[in-house]
Amino acid sequence: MLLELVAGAFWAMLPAYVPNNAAVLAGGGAPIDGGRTWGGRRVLGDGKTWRGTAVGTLAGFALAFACNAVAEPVGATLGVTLPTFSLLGAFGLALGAMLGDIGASFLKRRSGRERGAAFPGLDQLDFVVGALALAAVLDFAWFRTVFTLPVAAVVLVLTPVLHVVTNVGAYYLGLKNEPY
Ligand code: CTP
Ligand code: MG
Ligand code: K
Repeated sequence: MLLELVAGAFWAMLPAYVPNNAAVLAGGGAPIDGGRTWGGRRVLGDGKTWRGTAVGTLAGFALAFACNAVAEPVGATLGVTLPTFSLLGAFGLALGAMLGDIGASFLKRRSGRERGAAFPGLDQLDFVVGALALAAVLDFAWFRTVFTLPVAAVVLVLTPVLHVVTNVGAYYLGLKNEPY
């Protein structure tokens, strides 16, 4: 029961977890804000690029269909039922995760934080809020069957923990400049 809840929540969020990490690997190239400033600060900064956003979104979207293909055998192995993704739900989770992260950079720049500065709380949940919101907007019929209240609660607790662990890992592997 608890395994079903936690495994299902983690599984349902995979298309939202992967985009940020894929963007770190793919980042570089032209920044989305084109170098523009607002109030003396960059609108978004050099850390939000077109390439990172596109690759991140595609990676999350593609992963959703890989998950759909193996949901049954993986679920059977664990002895749980894992959710599958609709087309729009998958797209909403992946793009929404990127947009949430971009929105957070916008807020960071407005509050005077330079690129790479930490914003505890926001850093760990920006992409979750973006992913859930866009998935709900694009395919609410699917969204409400997967993200029930208990699942959503587990997601909100589990995600910050996973985010901290993966980012510290990426930092020590030399993939990321800061451990957050
Ligand atoms: N990245 C990207 N495009 C995105 C998100 C991330 O290219 N939409 C890449 C960038 O190379 C970025 C790295 O992934 O530097 C790490 O992402 P993140 O920590 O979100 O960016 P920061 O550089 O820390 O910048 P910010 O302060 O704006 O979050
Ligand atoms: Mg960062
Ligand atoms: K971030």
